[in-house]
Amino acid sequence: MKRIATIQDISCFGKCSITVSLPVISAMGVECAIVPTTVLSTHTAGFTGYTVCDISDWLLPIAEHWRREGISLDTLYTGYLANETQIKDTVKFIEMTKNDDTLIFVDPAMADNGKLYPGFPAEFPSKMLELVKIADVVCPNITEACLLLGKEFKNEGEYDEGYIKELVDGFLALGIKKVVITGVKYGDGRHGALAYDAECGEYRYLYGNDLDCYFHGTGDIFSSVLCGALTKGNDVYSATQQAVDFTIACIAQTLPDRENHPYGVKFEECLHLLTK
Ligand code: PXL
Repeated sequence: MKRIATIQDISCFGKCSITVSLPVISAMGVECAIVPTTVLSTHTAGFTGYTVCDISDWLLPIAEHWRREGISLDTLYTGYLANETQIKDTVKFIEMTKNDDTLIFVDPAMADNGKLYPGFPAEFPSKMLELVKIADVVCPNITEACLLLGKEFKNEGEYDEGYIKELVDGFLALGIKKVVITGVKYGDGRHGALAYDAECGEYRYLYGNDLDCYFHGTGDIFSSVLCGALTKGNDVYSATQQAVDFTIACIAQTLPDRENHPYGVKFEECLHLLTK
């Protein structure tokens, strides 16, 4: 059985980060160890007055203990991190717990729709870049890619294929071998991602139907499936298609009930799609 350790926050309510990654990765038949960095009463999108408890003092003691126990990880998967110190400690955590074969999977979850998530200072992407640089795989959305690479953000309808390829190339120039840019739409009824694997040297779009709506936490669902599928040995193109298909299935499941479910998607009712 393959084993992933995921380093990100616990948002107690709201269905994102660890409360999504753990069930999704488990449903895929991959063991998922968790390393919580912050506990928040809710996620930060659409809620106000949430409580935040930084528990990242535990990070390095956990890494030391795991190292003493000889715990080996096929994949280290990072997601939302709340501040610069957490990023630095996550880099150290990875250095302390990885072995020669461990896949370093970084989802630089920090922004969407042209904007950083609430609470992040403008210089946060430059801090996240230090973690991105040690990744084998990155899966930013277009906003995150622009902020990390210092490129101009363009909305749907304003960009073309050349622009999205340039974003991929920016990460390749940093030495990252597998790059997936998420949330790509060209207004033709499809919604998906552009994937590139340096070993294969091919840019490939993987698409599903564009349901033309926004739900929070779908980025974490996407990256969890992508990470699980890569850890199971799928190539990046097949893993990206699985992530696109599952994310769209979760959105389709939620749309008819979106008034009651505005804060996240009903992924629970779709998990059976992953257990096949
Ligand atoms: O889905 C990314 C995410 C994770 N964790 C927290 C968040 C967000 C996005 O806003 O607020 C706490």
